[in-house]
Amino acid sequence: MLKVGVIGTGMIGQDHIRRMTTVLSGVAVTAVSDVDSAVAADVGGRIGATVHATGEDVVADPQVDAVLVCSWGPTHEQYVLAAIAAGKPVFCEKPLATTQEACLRIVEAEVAYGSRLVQVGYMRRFDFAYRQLKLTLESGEIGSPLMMHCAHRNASVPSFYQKEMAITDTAVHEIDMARWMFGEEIAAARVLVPRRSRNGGELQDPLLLILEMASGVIVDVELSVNIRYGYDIRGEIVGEDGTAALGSLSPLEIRTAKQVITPVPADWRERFLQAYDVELQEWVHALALGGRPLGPTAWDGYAAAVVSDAGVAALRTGERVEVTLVEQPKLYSSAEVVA
Ligand code: NAD
Ligand code: ISE
Repeated sequence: MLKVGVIGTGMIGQDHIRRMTTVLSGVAVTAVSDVDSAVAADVGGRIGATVHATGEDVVADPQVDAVLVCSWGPTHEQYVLAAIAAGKPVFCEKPLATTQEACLRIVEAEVAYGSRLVQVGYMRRFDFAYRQLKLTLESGEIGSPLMMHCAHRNASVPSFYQKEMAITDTAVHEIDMARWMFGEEIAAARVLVPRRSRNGGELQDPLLLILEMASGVIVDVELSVNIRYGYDIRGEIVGEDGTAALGSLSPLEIRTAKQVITPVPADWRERFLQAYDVELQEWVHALALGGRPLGPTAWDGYAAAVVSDAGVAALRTGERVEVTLVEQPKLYSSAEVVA
């Protein structure tokens, strides 16, 4: 039984605790912490976990074999570095850290440790539809890829959400997905700014992010974070001999009053419910079998952060911004990275 300590018991922290305590096998949540001590006490009390004052206490707890970081992005680095220093596997929700420099410090700490400890929460790699899309692409059925059209639509976002977060917090999922889908790095980013939606108030919403893959494939991403009607994630690859796209929004179709209705998920918890289950179950299995995670790496977290920074620079300047990565350490070129 893998004993997991959770740092950050907000929305996704609670959702991951629910799945680890009621859905997944081979895992138990033994400790929690949150800067909001009342939330931590409530969540920890409900599952009988030790409630610690700090995330560092969670990492140091002998009843914790592995750590799940679900706190706000700017706090990720300190907890991931603490876990690496303790030699404990750490699953960190996206983004790995909020600056490329912080991500690089994590990469360097893991390389110095000498084997993989870090997995980043890019759950689309575990989503059934995205996995089918990638298998179809790799089968050659639609020929060589030329373009991918994506849409990332949130019903609404919290009041603290800034326009840059459309890149750093939202599009970062497509940034990781594109690197994984096409098996190559992103070379440059551009951002187009359409007319502003009245639903977003002062926020510049929507945005159109354009990613140039190293091979010349172009990925366009519509980012609409106040679309109101629900949570809608789209992706269609255009190949030389055909196209392939993520399928219907819902497994349910309602026919009534002369209409066919396909329900739209309310948010990311509903749309990616099974992807999160698979993501964490595979993490638990990988640690049980080999002691190392096999999913998105600290390098993937770093690469996504560099592209995200390029996207923010493109948004601010209106220019095309090239992406430059440091040399990839050997630790991450291993065939062991499967997801
Ligand atoms: P949230 O605000 O609901 O929860 C974050 C929690 O972290 C809060 O309870 C807050 O008190 C706590 N916290 C803040 N600073 C802390 C610190 N220093 N130590 C301990 N706890 C601290 O936010 P959320 O929506 O749950 O997002 C949390 C993280 O998960 C973010 O990095 C976000 O980007 C990521 N996320 C990922 C997905 C996904 O689809 N993979 C979806 C949502 C959120
Ligand atoms: C949130 O943090 C997520 O990761 C969701 O998947 C994404 O859709 C949303 O825009 C982010 O704010």
